[in-house]
Amino acid sequence: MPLTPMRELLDRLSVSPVRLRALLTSLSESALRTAPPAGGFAPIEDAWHLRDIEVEGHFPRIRRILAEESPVLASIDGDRLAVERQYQQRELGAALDEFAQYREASLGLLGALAEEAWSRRAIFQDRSVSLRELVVAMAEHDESHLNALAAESDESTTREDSFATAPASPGRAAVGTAASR
Ligand code: NI
Repeated sequence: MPLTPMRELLDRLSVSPVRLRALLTSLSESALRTAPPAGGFAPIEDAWHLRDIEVEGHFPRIRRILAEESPVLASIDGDRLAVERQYQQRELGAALDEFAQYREASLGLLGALAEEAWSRRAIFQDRSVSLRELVVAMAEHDESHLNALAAESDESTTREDSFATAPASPGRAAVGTAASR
């Protein structure tokens, strides 16, 4: 695996809660709770998934890998949690706030590390991994969810535009123009 500069990696991790909030706060209640046609999480489920993985996965894993010699880290079944904890029924605000809060705590641990600490190791999913590898996977996991949400919101905007007909009022003129292109 090529070495990603740590500063760049930490910047990527710090952007995720901001990006999640920006993607989700403008959605209607029904859009928030509708799964994409191809399957997978509804946006509200992505939010709670990212929150729970941060609080119960990433943050304690980082703390343990720094405190213990080669700890065995538990993995989390995100799909099972989404059903058991009824993410669909939950409020958005707490997920966004707590994801941001715990991500900041994770970054607090990572931001202060000496270079050699990034080579500390743990056992995760039956193999030996370094802290560096875990943190790269953490950024990639964020981005896989955020990119899917961004793609979904582009598609639903396009769908709405394609249904736009004659402007209902002067304020709708811009939508009508865009749809006729
Ligand atoms: Ni996930």
